[in-house]
Amino acid sequence: MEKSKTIAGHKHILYDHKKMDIQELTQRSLEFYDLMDQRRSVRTFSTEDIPSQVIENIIKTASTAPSGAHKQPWTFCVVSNPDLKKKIRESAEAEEQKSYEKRMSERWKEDLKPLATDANKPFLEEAPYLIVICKKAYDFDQEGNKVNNYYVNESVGIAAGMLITAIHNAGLVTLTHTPSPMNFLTDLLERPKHERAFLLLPVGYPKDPTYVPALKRKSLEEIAVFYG
Ligand code: IYR
Repeated sequence: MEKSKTIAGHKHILYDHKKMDIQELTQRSLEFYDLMDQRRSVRTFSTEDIPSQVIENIIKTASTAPSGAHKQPWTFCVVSNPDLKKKIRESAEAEEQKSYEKRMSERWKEDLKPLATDANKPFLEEAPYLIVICKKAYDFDQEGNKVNNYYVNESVGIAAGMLITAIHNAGLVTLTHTPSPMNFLTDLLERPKHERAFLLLPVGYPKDPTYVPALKRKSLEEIAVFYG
């Protein structure tokens, strides 16, 4: 078998796939489900530091996500500087204050009651790391020419999901925080104007003890339809 070949003028390499037997396939799928079913969004963080190597590994994992035309339209901004975290917290809380007071409907606030959220966001200072995922509406090549990106929301959304999975797999916790609007993040992080903040994830250990809402996930029957 050739290790590589040219298809339509571009190099393709042999895909390295190790087929497992049915038992191993089934067991691995179940074990991974059990692991991921333990994941919860956590809002109270320990200030204990975590190795920067772990942060680098989880970001590299997220960046293995598929993306439209393989454009990888994302930037992961990693914030551990206490002054910058403080500024992010102050701006996020100012926006959240306005949201809770004016922007969010009564029904929305009613829907959020089981989560016990409010405009205070101490986790933005307490968590040792904040990862702000930015999406790139477009990009520039080496020569500075504008390059198109495709399916940017889908691509960055998948990468975000993989980041959350990697964080949980590493034994850490996170929260998908979306203070809205998020323009203040693009400004504080001095991102270029073709980048927009997509999600803010505090990453660390949970505070001891941490309580999470007693939520139930939908059953398979409620979320899937099988056309056998
Ligand atoms: N962004 C606000 C409100 C909020 C909205 C939803 I939808 C949530 O699932 C949780 C919170 C906040 O972070 O408090």
